[in-house]
Amino acid sequence: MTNISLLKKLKFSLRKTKEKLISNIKDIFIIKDKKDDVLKKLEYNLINSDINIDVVKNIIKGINRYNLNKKNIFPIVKEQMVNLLKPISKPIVFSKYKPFIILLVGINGVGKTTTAGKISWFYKKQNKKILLVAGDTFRLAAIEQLRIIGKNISIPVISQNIGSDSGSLVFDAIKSAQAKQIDLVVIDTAGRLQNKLFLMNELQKIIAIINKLTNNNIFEIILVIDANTGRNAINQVTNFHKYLNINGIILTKLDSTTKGSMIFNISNMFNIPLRFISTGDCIDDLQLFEPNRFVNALFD
Ligand SMILES: Nc1nc2c(ncn2[C@@H]2O[C@H](COP(=O)(O)OP(=O)(O)OP(=O)(O)O)[C@@H](O)[C@H]2O)c(=O)[nH]1
Ligand SMILES: [Mg+2]
Repeated sequence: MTNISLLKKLKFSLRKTKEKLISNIKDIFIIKDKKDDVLKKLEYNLINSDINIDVVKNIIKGINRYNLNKKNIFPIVKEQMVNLLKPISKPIVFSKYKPFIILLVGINGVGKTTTAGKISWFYKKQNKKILLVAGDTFRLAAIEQLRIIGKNISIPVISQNIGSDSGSLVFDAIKSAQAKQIDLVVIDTAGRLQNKLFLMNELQKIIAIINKLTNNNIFEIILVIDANTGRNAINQVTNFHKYLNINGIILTKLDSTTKGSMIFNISNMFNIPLRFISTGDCIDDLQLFEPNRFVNALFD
């Protein structure tokens, strides 16, 4: 997809978030008041748009350095926002070790299984040889769901019977991938609450198995978060990170929320890369997170 069509898609996806943000701050851009009043208004309205106070204070501090006028205020606000998001804009770098592994974790219903399909499709278009693993062995429907996704995009899916041990499934899958010179193994897992220790232990066991089979080579543990989550997202990141040491985040369902601005809060609180954002329910609706594109989509 071209950059223009990615921007177009993202704009459409972010329309609800944008409506809220713009309706809150649009008066700001018609400067009549004194600078201090403009900044106060902007601060108040950004906080009303689901952006945390300390993030907003950062934005205001950045803007305060400039002499504001009707022409420059808009680009300056955008620039501050892009700067805030830059630290978490780091795409996944595959290690030389084959297969590279992506493990998807997160609470129930956030979009792990569909995202497993979208990621696989994303890399298949880059000619990578991929294997999907149905690590959610709790529900038959979950296994079936991934099988169907795999079939639609012609990517093999490794699964076992319902109720079987996800650790041994992952072991078999990686062994098989190593034998077949697979480039990328994408592992789906069952949804779980971040405060249920025994469920976190199960993921830790899977991670230990991966480490052992790959000689502790770097791989990717991604927390999938639903953009509708709001404040609880911070809680999810904190806890999953505590137990699993996640190295990436994917934000889903940006198309169905007014709360897309929460991205600024995540960026501000954690130095964890936002690997991808999901912009809809089709297999193609996954894009690399690009701060400029994101902020442009919010404002243009
Ligand atoms: N609109 C929209 N829907 C999405 C997006 N991502 C996922 N969904 C939908 O969200 C629902 C849940 O997605 P799943 O991928 O099954 O979620 P999950 O995390 O695997 O769920 P569990 O396995 O039950 O924990 C499905 O109906 C998806 O189609 C997105 O970016 N936009
Ligand atoms: Mg699932």
